[in-house]
Order: sequence, then structure tokens, then C-alpha cells
Amino acid sequence: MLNDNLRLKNISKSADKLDLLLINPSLDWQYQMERKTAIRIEKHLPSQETPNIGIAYLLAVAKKDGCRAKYIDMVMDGFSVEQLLQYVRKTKPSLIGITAFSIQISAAGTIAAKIKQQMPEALICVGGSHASAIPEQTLEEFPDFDFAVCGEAEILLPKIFDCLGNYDALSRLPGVVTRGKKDHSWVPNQNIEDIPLPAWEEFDLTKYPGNCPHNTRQELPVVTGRGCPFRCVFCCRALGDKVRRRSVESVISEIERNIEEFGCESIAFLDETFVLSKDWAEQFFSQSIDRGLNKKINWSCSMRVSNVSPELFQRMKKAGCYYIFFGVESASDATLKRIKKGITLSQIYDAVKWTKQAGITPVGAFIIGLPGDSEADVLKSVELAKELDMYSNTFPIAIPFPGTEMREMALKNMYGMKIVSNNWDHYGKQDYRVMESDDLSWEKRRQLQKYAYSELPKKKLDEYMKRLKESAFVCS
Ligand code: B12
Ligand code: SF4
Repeated sequence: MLNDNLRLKNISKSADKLDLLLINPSLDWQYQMERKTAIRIEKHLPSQETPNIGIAYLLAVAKKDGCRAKYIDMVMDGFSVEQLLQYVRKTKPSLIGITAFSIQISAAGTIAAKIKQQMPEALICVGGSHASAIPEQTLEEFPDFDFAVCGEAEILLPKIFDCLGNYDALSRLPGVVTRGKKDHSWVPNQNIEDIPLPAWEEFDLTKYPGNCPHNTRQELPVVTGRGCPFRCVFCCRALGDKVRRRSVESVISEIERNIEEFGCESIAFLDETFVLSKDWAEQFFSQSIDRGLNKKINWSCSMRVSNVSPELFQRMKKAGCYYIFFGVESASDATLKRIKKGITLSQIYDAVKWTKQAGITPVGAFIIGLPGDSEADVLKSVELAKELDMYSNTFPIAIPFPGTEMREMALKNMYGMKIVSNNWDHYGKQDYRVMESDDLSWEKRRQLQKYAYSELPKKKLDEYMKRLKESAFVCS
């Protein structure tokens, strides 16, 4: 329970005292690190580490508000639970915030419990995509979280600090969910332009060179807009459905700052769908070219295959784009319709062809076991991936994440789907133990995934690009 004796921010004069400690949880950082390294080597990639931009935003807001804030990424900082506990005892944070995807939520709950055993007065909240989707259930399952935070937290965080020690006021804040509170709604940041820029100075960026193949020393993530208006049934749309965009000027100045202050040489745009507005995109491309940014950095993004043209990809290439991640999902038009993706097979063919012609590296994301999928559908996806000959393809198994329509469908046994594991540790995209259907048992899903990856081994980027350039395809 919340404690009235909580120390409010900046009251303590102790040199070690923190106002806010944010944590990326892990119960076994060594094991996770070894796995990451093994995957990286298998994929021939020099680096695969993106620093967490949501946390960087929260640190920026906290600092602006005069708080002493710190982030511990237990995996990348190599923190054992015991070391974390020592650190918490030393710094006695007024508020501890743990971020968690579904796959991390049990670890987050265990860490909260261990902190509380030693410091019952600690105030601990949980945020991120899992708690945002099912805050009440999260608080029920993990009794050591004092409250959950839903959705974006930049505006909320200073308000939370103003309410520390006042349980009722804290409970009333939209986006804060305490036990028994039924209203889980949160208010999306209307003006994302005003949020301070991510506090990368709080990270040891040498540990996060970026998610290759950017082929530079330092990649940093940037978010130009939040929210997605589409309704794909497998997606939890973590930042809501209301689209909000930053001005082109503010994005350009963030990139320039990243170059000057952090030696950034590549940008990963993490927007759910990068080119939502062609006008915005065209302004961004023109200004990037005018200011010479295309000569200083390269960039990657995720896109839908709809509403694109050869000219668009050529402009993207000119503006510095080297890599596009397409949500292809399935080779079956019937499945694409069922999952409400709003794209067609012919759009997939066109988008990939035009991307290659522009000299940009395409990557495809498929999903195995979508609602109504049969074995033949999945095999068709594998054949399509081969035919499209993209640099790389991901074949995760469909996971009914909390907050997705697919989870609701599975709970109602639609298309013969049923959830076979409620163990959140299994809720990663490569895990076959979570869901099955009449047509595709979990064993079959696993077999199909193995088959897909064996048929589509990861290509070496330089060889792939050489081949792309040599083919008659690429425009000069
Ligand atoms: C970039 C990204 C990644 C990157 C980087 C992740 C990172 N550490 O930043 C990489 C590639 C590493 C990644 C990995 C995975 N990802 Co990912 N990823 C994303 C993506 C596309 C964008 C996230 C982002 O940066 N958003 C922008 C920032 C501003 O928002 P944010 O991170 O949500 O943070 C805000 C709020 O959530 C909140 N908040 C977050 N944490 C906390 C904590 C506290 C205390 C508080 C108060 C608030 C708070 O405040 C932040 C600022 O407003 C999202 C989709 C999406 N749009 O969210 C998927 C998404 C988050 N990923 C997802 C998944 C499943 C994964 C993986 C498990 C996949 C896998 N490989 O199996 C792994 C997990 C890795 C791990 N740690 O174990 C799912 C999560 C679903 C779920 N319920 O778990 C999402 C929603 C995609 C989807 N629709 O399926 N991912
Ligand atoms: S998968 Fe992409 S396009 Fe579909 S709802 Fe999610 S973010 Fe939007």
C-alpha cells in the first residue's frame, strides 16, 4: 500500500538519494546477454541494441521537472537482482518505475517483491505495453506493484510526483490505475511537439550501437508521430489509435542534435507506420536534403505496403533511407482481410519491387498462425518470401498479446483458436507455446516456423546489396 511517510522529491539532501529510478527488469542478465550474442552471431550482425526511447523521454521530463532520475537496464548494465537491491537501498528512490513487455512482466513482479521485502516503504509502479493493456489484472497478479501507469507517461509523470504521498489524488489521475479503480483510460499527449527531447546523455550509448545493418558507429531511435489509425487484429497499438505528428522542423532539429551531441550516424524511425501523410513525408525529405542530412546519416523505418509509389521510394532513398521493414504478415488475401490489415497481395509485390528498384533494402515481417490460417496458408507465405527475395524475413508465431482483438477472438474460440498458455514468460513473438487452433496445433506452428527459417536463411547484407545493384532493377 502507499505510505504517507513517502519522501517527496528533492526533500532529502542525501547525495545518493534519487527521486526516480526506472528499471528494465531481468532476473538473469548473463543468460539474456548470452542469448542476444548468440542470435546476433547467427544473423551475422555486429550489433542489435536499441536504447529505449520511451525511457529516454521519461528521463528528460523528470530532469526538466528538477528530479534526480536514473535508469538501470539490468541486461545491458549487467545488474543482478542483488546488485539492484543494494542500489535501491543506497539511493532510496521516492518512486521506482519498472517498464515491461508481457514477456518481462513476471520478472518485473518478482523484482518488485524483492524490493518490498527489504524496503516495505518503497513505492513501485509498472508501465509499458503489458500493464497499459491490462492494468487491473497486472495489479492483481503482482501484488507488489503499488500502481500501474497506462499509455504515454510524459505528461503524467510530473503529476504523479505532485501526488506522491496522497493516495486519493494519485488514484484520480487519468492513466494511473490503482487497485479497485475501474477507469483505465489515459489521455494521449496531444502536443507531442512540446515533450523534451530524449535524454540520451543519461545512457551509456556505447552499449547501444543500434540495430544493424545500419553499418555506422551509432544509430539512435527517433519517433516522429504516435498512434496508428489501422486495426490489425494481432496488434495492441500501444500508443493508441489517435495519430499525432511532430513538425518536420522539430524532427530535423532532433536529428541534428543527435548528430552533434551524440555522434549519431544513423536513425531508426520507430513510428508504427512512417509514411502516413505523404505531405509530411515530402516536407521531411526536402528539408533533409536541403540541410544536407542525407549526406550525414542514413535511416530506416517501418511502413505499410499500401499507398506507396515508385516515386515515393526514390525520394526516400534520396533523403537517406537505406532499409524498410514491411508488415507483410501473410501471402493469403483472405487472411489479410480476416486480420483487418487493409493491404493486398498485389500491393506487397509492388512495394517490394519499387523498394528494390530504388536501391533500398527491404525486410519482411510475416506471422505464422493468424486467425483462420491453415498449414497451406503458412507455406504460401514462405513461398512468397522466397519469391520476393528480401534481405531478411521474420516469421514469428502469432501471440495473442493483451489488448489485441486476436486475444478476444481466441478467448471466444473464433476460427478454432484457443489460448494454451497464460504464462507471460511465453509471450514473446518467437514462442510456439501460447496459442493453437483446430487447423494449426502448437507443434505444427513450431514445425512451420523451423521450416520457414530453414528455407529462408539470413542473407549477408553486402552480398545481397551487391546482387541488388547488379540486377537490372536498381535505378541510378
Ligand atoms: C521499438 C520496439 C522494439 C525495439 C526496442 C524496444 C525498446 N526497448 O525500446 C526492440 C526491437 C528491441 C523490441 C523488442 C521486442 N518487442 Co517491441 N516494439 C517496439 C515498438 C515498435 C516501438 C516502441 C517504442 O519505442 N515506442 C515509442 C515510445 C515513446 O513509447 P513506449 O516505449 O511505449 O514508452 C511510453 C509508454 O509505454 C510509457 N512507459 C513505458 N515504460 C514505462 C515505465 C514506467 C514506470 C512508466 C511510468 C511509463 C512507461 O511511457 C513511455 C513514454 O510515453 C513497439 C510498438 C509500439 N508502437 O509501441 C513494439 C512492442 C512494444 N514490442 C513488442 C514485443 C512483443 C517485443 C518483443 C517481446 C518481441 C520478441 N522479440 O519476442 C521484444 C522484447 C525484447 C525484450 N526486452 O525482452 C510488443 C509488445 C506487446 C506486449 N504486450 O508485450 C509491441 C507493442 C509491438 C506489437 N504490437 O506487438 N521492440
Ligand atoms: S500492425 Fe502496424 S498498421 Fe497494424 S495496427 Fe499495428 S501499428 Fe497499425
